[in-house]
Order: sequence, then C-alpha cells, then structure tokens
Amino acid sequence: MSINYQDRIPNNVDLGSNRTLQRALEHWQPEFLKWWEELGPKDFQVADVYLRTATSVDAKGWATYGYVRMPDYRWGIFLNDRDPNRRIGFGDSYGQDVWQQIPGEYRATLRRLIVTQGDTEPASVEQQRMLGHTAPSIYDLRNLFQVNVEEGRHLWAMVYLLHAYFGRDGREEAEELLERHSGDADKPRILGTFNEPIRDWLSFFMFTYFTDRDGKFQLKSLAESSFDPLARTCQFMLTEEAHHMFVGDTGINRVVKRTLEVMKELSTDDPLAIRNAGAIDLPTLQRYLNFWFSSSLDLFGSETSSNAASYFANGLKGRPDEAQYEDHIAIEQSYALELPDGQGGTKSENIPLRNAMNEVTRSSYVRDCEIGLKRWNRLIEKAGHGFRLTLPSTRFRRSIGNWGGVSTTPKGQPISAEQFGARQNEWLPSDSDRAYILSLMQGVSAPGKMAAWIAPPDRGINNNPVDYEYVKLQ
Ligand code: BYC
Repeated sequence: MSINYQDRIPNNVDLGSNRTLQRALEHWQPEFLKWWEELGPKDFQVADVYLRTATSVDAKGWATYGYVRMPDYRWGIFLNDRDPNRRIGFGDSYGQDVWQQIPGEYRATLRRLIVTQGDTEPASVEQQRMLGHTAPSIYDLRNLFQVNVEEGRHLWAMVYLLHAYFGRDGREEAEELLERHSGDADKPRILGTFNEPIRDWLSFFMFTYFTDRDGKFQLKSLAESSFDPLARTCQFMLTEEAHHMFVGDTGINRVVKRTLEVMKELSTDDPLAIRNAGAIDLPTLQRYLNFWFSSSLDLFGSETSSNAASYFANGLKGRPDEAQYEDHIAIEQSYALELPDGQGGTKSENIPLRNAMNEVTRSSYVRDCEIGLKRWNRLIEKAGHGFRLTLPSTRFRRSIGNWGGVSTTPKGQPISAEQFGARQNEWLPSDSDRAYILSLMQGVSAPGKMAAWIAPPDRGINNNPVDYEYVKLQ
C-alpha cells in the first residue's frame, strides 16, 4: 500500500479506517514534537536540511530528497507490504501461520521487546543533540540530522505497534518512551550504551558504526518474528538503518585517511606530532574503537540466556537471517562457550543452542564489524605503516553477561582489577584523549570545507557534489 501523506500522520497502514487508533496517535504526536523541540538536535530547527523522506516502501520511493526544516519532517508509520504466504520461520511452532494479532500468552514479553527497541531510538537522538554546532562540514551536519529524524521515525514505528496492539498498557509505554532520557539519573534509558554521552564526532562515528550495527542485528532478529506487524516494521527500518552505518563507516575511513596524510606530510607516526598538526593519531582512534565496540557488545545480553531461549522457542525473536540455518528448531544442538572460571582463568562449557542465541547473534555482529576494519587497515597498509586497527576480544570491558565485571586485556586474557586500572589509559580513551578530541570540535559551515582532522567524503549525497549546500543555515 502506498504511503498516505494526506493524513496528519503519514502512513501505509490505512490509519484512517481506525478512528480510535488514529485519534490516540494524534494525541501522542504533539508530545513527540514537544520532545523533539526540547531534546532533539539543539538549534538548527529553522535551517533547511537536504533530507530524504520515504514516499513508499519500495525501491523507487523509500528515499525522496528535498529541503525540509526538521520540525516539518513527516514522521510516519511505514511497514513493508504483507506477504500472505509468510509462515513462522523458527521455534516450536515452525511452519504455522504467522500472527496478525498477539497471542495473549506472549503479550507481556513482546511488549517488553518492543519497548526496549523503541527506547533506543529517542535515546540516540538525545545523545547526539549537541553535535550540530561542531560538525566538521555541512555534509556531515546533514548526515547527523538525517540519522536523527530517522531515529525519530523508528520511535514512531514502535509506538504504532504499542498503540495498535497493546491497548492501554501500550499507550502508557508510549508515553514513558518520552519520559525516560539518556543519562538521566532518575529515569535513564533502558540499555547501558544509550546512556553514554556523545560529545564529539569521533564518538558519533564510532556509535553509528558499532551501536547502529547492533540495531541492524536486533532488527534482523525481530524481522524474523512470528508477530507479522513487528516483522514488517523492522524490515522497513533496516532499509533506513543502512545509511546510519554508512555514516560511521565512511566517517572513520575519512579520519584514518586524513591521519595518514598528516603522517606522510610529517614523515612520522609520533602521536604527539600528529596531534600538534591537528589530526587524530591511530592509537587514540583504537582506544575510541575499544570503548564503543565493547559497550555495544553488551547490548546483545548475556551469553547464556533463558530469555533468549524462550523468545526463540515461542517464535518471538529469531536469529538474524534465520533462513541461512538448516535447523530452525534448534533443540538438539549445543553451543560451546569459553567462560570465566572465577579463579582468573577460563573454562569451556556446552550449553543448549537455544540458550546461546544472544551469543549466536553477537558472533554474527562481530564478523560484520570486521569488514570495516579490513577496509581501514588496507588504507594504513597501502600507506606503508605497520599499525593495524583491531577489534578487542568480546571478553574485554564487559558489563553484561558472564564476562561482565571480569577484568581482561584487549586480547581477552583475564587480569586483576589492579592490573586493569594500571593499564586502562593504554586501552580506553583517557581524560586527556577526550580533552584533545573535544579541542578539535569546531564547526565548519562553508559548503565543501572540512575540519582539519577529517578528509572529505569521496562523493556527496544523492549524486550531488561534496560542496553542495546540504544545510541552508539561516
Ligand atoms: N544494558 O537474558 P539477558 C538500536 C537486561 S540498538 C542494560 O541477558 P535478553 C539502535 C535485559 O533487558 C537495538 N540491561 O538478555 C542503535 C534483561 O532485563 P529484564 C535495540 C541489559 O533479555 C543505534 C536482563 O538484562 N534493540 O536499535 O536475552 C541508534 C537479562 O537479560 C543489557 C534491542 O535490543 C544492557 N546492555 O536480551 C538507535 C531489541 N543487556 O527483561 C537505535 C530488543 C541485557 O530481565 N531487546 N539487559 O528486566 C532484546 O532483544 C533484549 O532485551 C536484549 C537482551 C537483546 C536487550
């Protein structure tokens, strides 16, 4: 169904045919706009931003470009088209019809999953709200705002499900999604990473590379759900999500490129000399990478999880790309884990595969993360340097799961808390690293101009040149 832009809330779910639901969502809409005004991007609300908006969910219409003032962005409800032949793809009810309504026994669990997903979307906008004034170019400024408006739309996607399928409980949850705030001492966001401040653009690129990629894998798992409206919602969200990871991937690539240029100009890899020239030395980049990768690993939950086992058994949440597996019941297999033995060493344990579903998803995520590192390392290698960016071990700096609170080196070797404390500044951004990165954050607003710490992108947006006026600052 094409998207109806005549309604106050653009949608392709025939919202007009359900007056009660439409009214409830129209009631939530001003709350959302108020939240956007208060906690969305600070300032820039009157600027014309070159944004893409979906006019349909197919390949032709999902990205239509034009100048929009952010508060006028048409946030709406877009689900992929329904496949009448879709069947449950995994778990105990494998092969049966998917659900158009929620079976009563799964109501609370599905609500919890949808709320957790929904909570991350406004959280990320809140985390990024101060970045506008320090954008390294207006190309980057536009990308920030594109990401922000789409995260706002992803909130709409979850709020629609809450309103449409969960009655009064759902409406209350939708309100609470605007009441919790990133980093709030009393009402924080649900998942840890979404309470981390993002004060600089290096962190923003790391977040969009590593944390948005968790989004990709969680959405892929939910896109397998037997609850068909959730699956179709997530399928369309994934289309938009790809750009967010592109922003992180190319952002880090451009930082590496610029650093290599400076290393060549100065014929040195001395971090201090590189900093004196206003670029970001590779060891600092590695420390930021260690921070955001390890934080994002926690978002997959515990290695052994009875929650994950029951999501799978009940068909609520599958594995990303479930079709790639042969056995969709997964009841007889086991999964080998290396766990801390509580005495400074490790032990091997085989657990039922269903209980290891968080770890299965985390492993797919780690493999996906490696792709960008290979590309960035190729640049470093081509420039003739021996330094390589690496992903730390999945045991490193974990707060959630079996490795939570266990001190290890980036290679995953268990060490004492004292040893960790003594070497922490080698492995994670120190106060002085953060102060240096913050000192680089000066906004650049002339079209085509870039801050000195980042190379220009290879190409612009939607076939426009890099020096296109992506944001018309008033
Ligand atoms: N921080 O059995 P366990 C995105 C909780 S990102 C705090 O180990 P489970 C985006 C967990 O909730 C994708 N708490 O884990 C990216 C549970 O609490 P309850 C977001 C945590 O339940 C960028 C308890 O610990 N989507 O879209 O199997 C920008 C025991 O849990 C954390 C989703 O996450 C943590 N890191 O799975 C914008 C999908 N980890 O229920 C957007 C929905 C775990 O006992 N969520 N806990 O009170 C889920 O599928 C699952 O809830 C989780 C954890 C993957 C989060």
